[in-house]
Amino acid sequence: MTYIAKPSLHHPSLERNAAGHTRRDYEGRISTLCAGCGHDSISASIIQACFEIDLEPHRLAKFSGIGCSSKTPDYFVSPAHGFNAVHGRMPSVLTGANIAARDLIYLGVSGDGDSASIGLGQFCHAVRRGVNMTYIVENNGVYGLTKGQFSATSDKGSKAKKGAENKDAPIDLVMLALQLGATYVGRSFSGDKHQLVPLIKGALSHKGTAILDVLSPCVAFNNHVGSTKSFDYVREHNEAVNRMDVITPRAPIVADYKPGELKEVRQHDGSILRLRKLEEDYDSTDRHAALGYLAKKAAEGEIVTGLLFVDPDASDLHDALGTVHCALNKLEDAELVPSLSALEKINSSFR
Ligand SMILES: Cc1ncc(C[n+]2csc(CCOP(=O)(O)OP(=O)(O)O)c2C)c(N)n1
Ligand code: SF4
Ligand SMILES: [Mg+2]
Repeated sequence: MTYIAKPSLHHPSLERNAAGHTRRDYEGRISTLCAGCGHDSISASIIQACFEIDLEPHRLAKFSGIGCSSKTPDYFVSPAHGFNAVHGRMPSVLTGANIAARDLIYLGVSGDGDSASIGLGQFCHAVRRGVNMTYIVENNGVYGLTKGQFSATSDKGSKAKKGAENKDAPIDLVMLALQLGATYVGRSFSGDKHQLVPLIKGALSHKGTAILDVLSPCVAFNNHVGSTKSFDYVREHNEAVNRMDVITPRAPIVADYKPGELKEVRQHDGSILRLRKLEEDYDSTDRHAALGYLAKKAAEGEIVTGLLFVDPDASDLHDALGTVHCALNKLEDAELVPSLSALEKINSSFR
């Protein structure tokens, strides 16, 4: 992986969060992506979100596949654990790590090619299993790293840089995630930090599968007239269903919205998602309504953004499998070797 190291000197008066860290502690190496690439803005939002939720950097485990997007975990939270997997195989590597060490916070970063083409099966199975993770798709509608071929999320009729038209129907990863049972689903735009930072904070605090589809224009190959993933197109067609704040368990709660405009959703870890409705009839806790709303708005040419669905009482893969409540490397011999009576009990259950 190509990278440029950053100087590690910090100004002593930089603001610190409750964990004693400055924003700089959540940064990574200097990005080698094209200047103006949407993916760098998403990295900046991840850094801001981690700082604001007082995350201990060593508690984060970041995973990715292959692509410009998948290079980005090198550009944030350097002290975190990290694994750069094979193209499209990030979800299964993350799942394995999550099963072995459940006490970390899991963040997968992928691209539309990595997740919707070669890795589509992996994406689907990780979501339907309810792996406890935040999965961010940095969606630019092209294979940026390999010079701009259409990806499976490119809209039908969208134009490539040299004018070729995409003839295939797109895969909408948000609708797919809703159908497959994801318990926190959002869409945003790399250029909208006000919307994206709270969405990432809520996702990192969510127990269960959190999918964020973030439209992230590729300035080198997909930012021209005729593209439906360009900065101009997304700005013109973006429709936010809500605005949200995340109140972490330690932060004081302040009410600054008028009654009737605000819905509070308490998550497992005590964090509160404060959803301010912009659309009168939008309910972020109704999965089926979300699917219908997305389909209707897609037909009208609108790109719906915001927190589209959340199940605050979600369970995860560990609940389904009944795994032990700590990381496997914390288990002592006595817990790993069953006693004779435990073996006898297991054997007798098969008789
Ligand atoms: C098995 C395999 N097949 C193909 C490739 C070539 N390849 C590298 S990145 C990439 C697509 C990346 O697209 P995306 O995930 O959308 O990331 P972006 O660069 O757009 O951020 C492809 C096809 C590869 N590295 N490995
Ligand atoms: S090729 Fe596109 S996706 Fe890759 S770094 Fe450049 S702008 Fe970003
Ligand atoms: Mg891409």
